[in-house]
Amino acid sequence: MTEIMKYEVENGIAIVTLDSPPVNALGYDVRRNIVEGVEKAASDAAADAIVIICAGRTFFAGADISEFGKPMREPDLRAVLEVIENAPKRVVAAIHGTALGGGFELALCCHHRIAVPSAKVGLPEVNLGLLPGAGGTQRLPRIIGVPAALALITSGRPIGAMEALENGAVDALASEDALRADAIAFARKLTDESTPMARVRELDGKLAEWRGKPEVFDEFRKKNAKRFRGFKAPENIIKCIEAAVALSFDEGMKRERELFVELMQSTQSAAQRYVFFAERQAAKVPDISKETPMRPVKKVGVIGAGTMGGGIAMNFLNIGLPVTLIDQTQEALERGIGVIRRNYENAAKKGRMSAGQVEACMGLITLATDYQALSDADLVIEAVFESMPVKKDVFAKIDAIAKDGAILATNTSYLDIDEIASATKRPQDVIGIHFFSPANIMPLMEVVRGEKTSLDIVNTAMQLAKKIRKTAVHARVGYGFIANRVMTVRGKQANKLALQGVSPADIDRVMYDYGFAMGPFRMFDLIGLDVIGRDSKEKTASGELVRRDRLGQKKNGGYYDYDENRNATLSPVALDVIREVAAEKGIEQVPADDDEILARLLYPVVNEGAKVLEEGIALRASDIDIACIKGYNWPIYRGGPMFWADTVGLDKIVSRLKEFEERFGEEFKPAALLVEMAFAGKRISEM
Ligand code: T1G
Repeated sequence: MTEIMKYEVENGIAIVTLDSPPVNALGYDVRRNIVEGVEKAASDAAADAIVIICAGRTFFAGADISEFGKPMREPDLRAVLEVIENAPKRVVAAIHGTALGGGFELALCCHHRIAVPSAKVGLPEVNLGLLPGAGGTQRLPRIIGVPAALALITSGRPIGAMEALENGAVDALASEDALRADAIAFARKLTDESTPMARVRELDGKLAEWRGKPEVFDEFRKKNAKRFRGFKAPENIIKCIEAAVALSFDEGMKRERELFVELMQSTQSAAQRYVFFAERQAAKVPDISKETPMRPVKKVGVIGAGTMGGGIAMNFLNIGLPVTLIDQTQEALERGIGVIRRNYENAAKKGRMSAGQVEACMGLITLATDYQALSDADLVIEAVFESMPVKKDVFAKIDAIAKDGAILATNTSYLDIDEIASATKRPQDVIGIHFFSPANIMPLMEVVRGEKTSLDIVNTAMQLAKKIRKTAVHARVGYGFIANRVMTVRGKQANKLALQGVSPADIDRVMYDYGFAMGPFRMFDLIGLDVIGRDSKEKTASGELVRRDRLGQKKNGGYYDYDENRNATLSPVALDVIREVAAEKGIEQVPADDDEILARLLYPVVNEGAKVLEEGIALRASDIDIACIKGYNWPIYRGGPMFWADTVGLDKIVSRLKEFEERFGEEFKPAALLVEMAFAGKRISEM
């Protein structure tokens, strides 16, 4: 018995209970105690069998990620699993919560597995740029077969206990509130009936059927090429499962080890492990604690039934909150609700929700043109036209109608929250809740705190993000807040490079090869050149293309021409327009190779991130990374602009920015913080 392990014997069954909050991660102490408990039970004559169970919220949720990158202290996980698998008495894993990664691998080394119906099991290592490094790639296919194992391990998706029972990953279900008792009874029954102690490593049937059929792997690679593009871990996982089919168990384990170590040492995995913790860090706001009050949000009002307003409304409908949708005309409301219904019906077509759920969500919407309908809303979010006078007018109206204590939120992308708040008598109740288009899909939600915003409102918004399954990033007021501010720089530099004669197709290719789903010019065409160019005062290529009625993908093409399958080819018209605008502006034509294109686009993004930090708009550098990953799909295996900057080397970035400053002007001047961190040899992502 230690502070994290309890040893008991009941009805001739040894129960080894581990208790290491918050998630019983398989850190050194937990590993050491598991071995101690199992070895004690193995030699205990009073124990016929062994149950391994966890206290707290979950069975082991995996290896302790915070230990990665440090010397692994013995016993390492594989040694622990060997003790379990080679135990002289049968070992039963009693699973609740989320048995993930090494936790599920430990369960697979037990001779039997019992789980409560609400439990989930899975091998999510791929989300950390890794693969199951304790035999998961060798044992799981032996139970569920090759195709299912390929899909499950490369997706990192957890499966519920029922699905696990069906595919054999779990042997029995316990009743939800009697896992311990049911596990003991299960172990007793197996022992009394002398049920064979199945060691998963000895199973072969599910592998044998795929021997001599290598096509199953290549077909899987081809089918998932788009999804896996740029990532190293999925390919290594596939190789492990190929080894499971082709080699003996021990040789397969050796191959798994090689491929695991290769990933563990990769920058990609370091980036994805960083993102795992960064995402959790983003939820923490220094002056908000568990004691900070919150305001109840039971009824929501959304002003503006356009694309953003409709998407925003869906987030609350999805969690069963009634939404009053406001717009100026009934026709605008009908159009808006039509878009919402279409989105839900598309989700239903893809099997993501039932027809009943669609109707349930739609049934929660109230349409109104009169703001009076907002008088009982706990939260009002405006998503009207991005203009300060319009926003201030809307807030003055809300202020006159909304009940005391209501949260008055703006979805503005760029504008000053404090100025908007000044249009009300209650600036302490005003906050920015900034969604990213499409608002019902993009996971980022910037919570923008104004000078006067009260703490309970900030806390309510941060907690609300979790409820609507968004990733909240706290921001202070500043043009474009965090994600838009730093990523707009990339778009601006792309335009400048194009005017200097670099092909938009080359610029897009470099960004695509870096890992973005598409480059800036394809993005401009997708958003619509009439939209992105709307506020620009000066003459731009986008503006000229709009004047030629080339609005992008939606109408006549833009920088690219599109065929009926949306295949894009760079438009000669666009090239002519770019040349004309460049000539008119007297812009010198300057070639740039791929390396320079990458530096010209992304080093200024890093520089802008450093300024966002200097100005105190972001709480920490990793919040900037999370904002870019969750708001702009920055490739996760790069870690985001700030983490990536550290992998490039700040000194290299600073010297290139200085070179660009010489050649192209002041806008490339390195931020003081960047220079300081480079000089000190520190990592900016740790700021
Ligand atoms: N290691 C260390 N800390 C962890 C952890 C882990 N595996 N999982 C969670 N935490 C911390 C987390 O940082 C947070 O800390 C707190 O626990 C609550 O987490 C050899 C190599 C289990 C579904 O990838 O998916 O096994 O912020 O806020 O939303 O093959 O945590 O409170 O200080 O996320 O209820 C594989 C990762 C590891 C699972 C719970 N396992 N964890 O979600 O709480 S690699 C994983 C999760 C591996 C082997 C390989 C989730 C959760 P703090 P939380 P949650």
